[in-house]
Amino acid sequence: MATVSYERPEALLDVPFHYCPGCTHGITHRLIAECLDELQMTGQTIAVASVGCSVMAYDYFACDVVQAPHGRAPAVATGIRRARPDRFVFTYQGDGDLAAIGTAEIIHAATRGENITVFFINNAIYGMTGGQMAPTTLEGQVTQTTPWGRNPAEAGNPIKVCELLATLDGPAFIARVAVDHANQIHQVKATIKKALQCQLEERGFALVELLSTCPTNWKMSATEAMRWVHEQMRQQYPVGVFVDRLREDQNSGRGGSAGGRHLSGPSAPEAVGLTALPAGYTHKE
Ligand SMILES: Cc1ncc(C[n+]2csc(CCOP(=O)(O)OP(=O)(O)O)c2C)c(N)n1
Ligand code: SF4
Ligand SMILES: [Mg+2]
Repeated sequence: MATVSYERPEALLDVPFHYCPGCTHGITHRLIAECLDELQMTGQTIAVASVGCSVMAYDYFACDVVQAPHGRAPAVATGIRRARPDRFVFTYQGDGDLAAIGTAEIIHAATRGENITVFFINNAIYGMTGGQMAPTTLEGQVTQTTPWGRNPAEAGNPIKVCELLATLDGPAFIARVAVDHANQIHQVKATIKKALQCQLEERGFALVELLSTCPTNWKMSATEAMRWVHEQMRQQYPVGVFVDRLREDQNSGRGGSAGGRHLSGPSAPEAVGLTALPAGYTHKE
């Protein structure tokens, strides 16, 4: 008798993704869906899609999905979560969406310790609109609007969202991972799961930044794009856990029912610190 070892998670609909070959949006969708299933959250979850290539996330997740205007996903998610405290809410936002037009929304949702989960897809570019510079575009990176490479003197410095939000008191969990190799998948999934568990336990705001690919606008092959995330993006955006109030509370013996905004965790940047996630690896073709 055949054994099923790999199948579509229930939280994903049975339709093909429209994403380009080598784009990590599809991998990330699948990992989120697997976590929703494993945590038995699928039937009670409402997602908030943003603009960008993932705008059609509503076609892929088997839960209710609201599409928010550019940058407003955290505000929309706040409204849904407060109106329906019996539901789980996550946003799925690109770097153009979250770190440009949505800067105010993400900072205020984080500082309120809003009980939502945010998946922040940092591919260092505006993918959907043809490859313009994003706030997270790397120094020196060539885009449609920085044809000679991003020059901080003219275009400002890249915004490090995790580091920025980690200075606030509100967030309960903030981490950055890289979707740049098959052997990172378990770590990426574990981090996504922890961010969802945070909401399950009513602990408050959680954000996972995922260093992601856009081979089409980077004008690279899928393999080159993965290598570029590994060799270039990780240099400017180190992976790690920036805030983990769940672990702090476990260590201090505190219980877990309060929202992040109610916890009296450390707020100084040096106190939240950067803990490297385990396991480096050798990048192989
Ligand atoms: C108010 C508003 N301004 C501009 C746009 C055009 N727009 C659509 S997607 C996008 C950029 C999306 O980039 P990102 O969020 O990084 O997502 P990606 O496609 O890279 O995944 C922009 C500027 C819009 N839809 N609404
Ligand atoms: S344009 Fe970039 S981000 Fe959009 S689907 Fe294609 S590879 Fe992915
Ligand atoms: Mg982008």
